[in-house]
Order: sequence, then C-alpha cells, then structure tokens
Amino acid sequence: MPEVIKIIIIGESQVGKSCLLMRYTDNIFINSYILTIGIDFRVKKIMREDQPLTISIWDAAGTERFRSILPSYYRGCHGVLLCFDMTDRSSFERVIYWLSQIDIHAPTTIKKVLVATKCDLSLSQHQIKLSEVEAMSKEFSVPFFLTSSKTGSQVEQAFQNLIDRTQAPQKLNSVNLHTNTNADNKCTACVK
Ligand SMILES: Nc1nc2c(ncn2[C@@H]2O[C@H](COP(=O)(O)OP(=O)(O)OP(=O)(O)O)[C@@H](O)[C@H]2O)c(=O)[nH]1
Ligand SMILES: [Mg+2]
Repeated sequence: MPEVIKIIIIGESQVGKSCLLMRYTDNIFINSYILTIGIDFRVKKIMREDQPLTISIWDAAGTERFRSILPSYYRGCHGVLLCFDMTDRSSFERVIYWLSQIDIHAPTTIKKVLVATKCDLSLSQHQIKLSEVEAMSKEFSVPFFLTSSKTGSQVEQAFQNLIDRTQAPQKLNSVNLHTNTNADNKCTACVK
C-alpha cells in the first residue's frame, strides 16, 4: 500500500477542477475563474485507519494549449478524478476522450472516479440527465459523484472513494457504482 497517494484531476477547461481541489485541500471556494497554467499541485495529509497518509494532487489545465505536457503527469498516478460540468454538455461528451487518455498514459492499476461538478446550479441550467451520468458510469465501470465545490457537497466523498480504493484494491474492486446516490448523500439539484 503506498504511503503517498498521487491523484490527478482532469477534464475540460472551466469544469471546476481547481475549485474541486481548493475545496478538498483548503475548504474554500473561489467564484472567479483563474486559468490553470500547465499544472498545479497541492498536498493534503490525512489520517486513515490511524496511519498518516500523504495525498499529492495534481490539477491539470484543461485548455488545449497545455495538453502536450499532460502525458508525463499520469506516470505513477494511483487515482484520477475525471470532471465534467453538469451545466455544459460538451464537457460531458469529452469524457470519452479523457478516458482514452487515461488508458494510453496512466498505469493500468489507476483507480477512476467520474465527477459531475456545479450541481448546486439550478436544474434549468443542467444539460445532462442523471440517467446519462448513470449510463456512462455503468458502461465504463467508474463510480460517479454529483458534486458542488461551492457548497462542498460530495467533494470529500469523491476523494475518499478514490483513496479507499487505492489503499485496499482487492476488497473494493467491485465498488458499488451508485453508492453516492443514497438518499442522504444525494445532490438534490441533480435528482430528476
Ligand atoms: N456554481 C458553481 N461554480 C463553480 C463550481 N466549481 C467551479 N465553479 C466556477 O467555474 C469556473 C471555473 O472553475 P475552475 O476550477 O477554475 O475550472 P478549471 O477546470 O480548473 O479550469 P482550467 O484551469 O481552465 O482547466 C470558476 O468561475 C468557478 O467559480 C461549483 O461547484 N459551482
Ligand atoms: Mg484550473
């Protein structure tokens, strides 16, 4: 079991990757958009089963012009958060592209989580149905989380799911794809 877990956050530009990272590491939300140049990096130390664990998190720029540097950052990654914006259909359609990038560049053992962002925004702004997210999750056997970095909803859970699976892969390989849709955890904005 690794004592330092390396996680990368990927997805199209402006889906909210940096906000997800800031919410997880610093518990803050930044309303204005600050473009990530190349790649950003933060560390969070947690306790897991009474043992200290260091999580190093790489926040990749989504813009096309920084894509060429990305392949080398997948190296040695234990987990990946693949983000799309619930209010931007094109970012959801690009999930397949990002999955192919993981297949090409990341270790075969990498654990994946699909992260729907901005679920705090009103249903009228949503461009993706929950059933479509569920279908994508099922097709690629990747659990999903309906998150909001603004409210903090499901952010911790998305990271924790990834961390747990990197720590005990043999037990948690058959992860329940729908655990995050339990009534208590459900992001109500996404319930249709
Ligand atoms: N309402 C709402 N807005 C969000 C949320 N997450 C991010 N945003 C907004 O979306 C915009 C883009 O967020 P970023 O986190 O910078 O996006 P990014 O994916 O890192 O973008 P790149 O660095 O270009 O790849 C910002 O204006 C954020 O305030 C969220 O959960 N809810
Ligand atoms: Mg960013």
